[in-house]
Amino acid sequence: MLEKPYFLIPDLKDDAKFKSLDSKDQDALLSLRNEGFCVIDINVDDELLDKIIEDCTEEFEKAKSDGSDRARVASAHLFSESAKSLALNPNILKLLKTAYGREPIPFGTLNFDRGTEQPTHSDSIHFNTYPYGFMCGVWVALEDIDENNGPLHYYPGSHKLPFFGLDQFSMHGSVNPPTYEHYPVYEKELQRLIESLDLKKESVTMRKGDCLIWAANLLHGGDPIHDKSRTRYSQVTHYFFEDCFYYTPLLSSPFTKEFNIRRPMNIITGEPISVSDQEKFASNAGVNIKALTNNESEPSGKEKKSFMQRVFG
Ligand SMILES: O=C(O)CCC(=O)C(=O)O
Ligand SMILES: [Fe+2]
Repeated sequence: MLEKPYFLIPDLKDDAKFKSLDSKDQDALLSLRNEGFCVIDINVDDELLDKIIEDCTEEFEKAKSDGSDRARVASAHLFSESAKSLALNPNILKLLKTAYGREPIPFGTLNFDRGTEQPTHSDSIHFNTYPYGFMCGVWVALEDIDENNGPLHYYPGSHKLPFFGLDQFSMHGSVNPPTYEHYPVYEKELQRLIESLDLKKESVTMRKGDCLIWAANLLHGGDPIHDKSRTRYSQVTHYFFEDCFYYTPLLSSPFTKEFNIRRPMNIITGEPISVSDQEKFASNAGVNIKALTNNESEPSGKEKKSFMQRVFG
């Protein structure tokens, strides 16, 4: 099995499998390789997108009952067949399988009613894998998005940078108790790095139904909302790929060999990755599972809530 995503193999253009793809798929893989993201046509009806918004309305309202001006609903696929069907869209799954060379595992959905204004980050800080890079985000616009309602931004090519975990900024993850105390430092350090490397930001205008896929380590976030009266409905589905060791760097310290292991729920099967598979993947990764903190616990509800508000507004 490939130890890196297929779109990153050396001499991709000369590979027989790549040559056999149609030109749209080839373009998508080259864009992922060179820019760290691609935009694909997933051919969904507006009715499905509208139904997702409708299904989430009550949850959005509940989430805002504390006075917040925006809402983020996690795991809408559990109560909305439409959100689930977007996460399992066959065009997305097919492209991901081709791009990564492994079966995709959709494991989480997030629905937003407004721009997140989320500071720039790499999703690898939340969801990392060994072998490295087997994770991606798939972002679908549920309405038209422009520079005024808080579009997504990214730094093209930044997926080629090394992954910056907490160790690289001289911090250990908060293993025990698991907390998010270092995340603000991570955001600040990353911003300084972006400035010192003079990376160029792009913000993306999208039409309802457009779908953007970003590679795990692409630096991205949400732009400021200039028009506060406007919504920005969107759904993000996060995917892992089969046969990896999955962990949360923010709550891990590879330096001290302590990992906060994830057991992602596969939305396709409705089942979590089994413990024995997780052990197998860890052993494939050369990690002795006995030495790990198999810590499925999360920071306390209160802390998690304030963290999520900080991250997603
Ligand atoms: O929608 C956004 O503004 C950013 C979302 C994001 O970064 C994520 O879901 O990983
Ligand atoms: Fe993200």
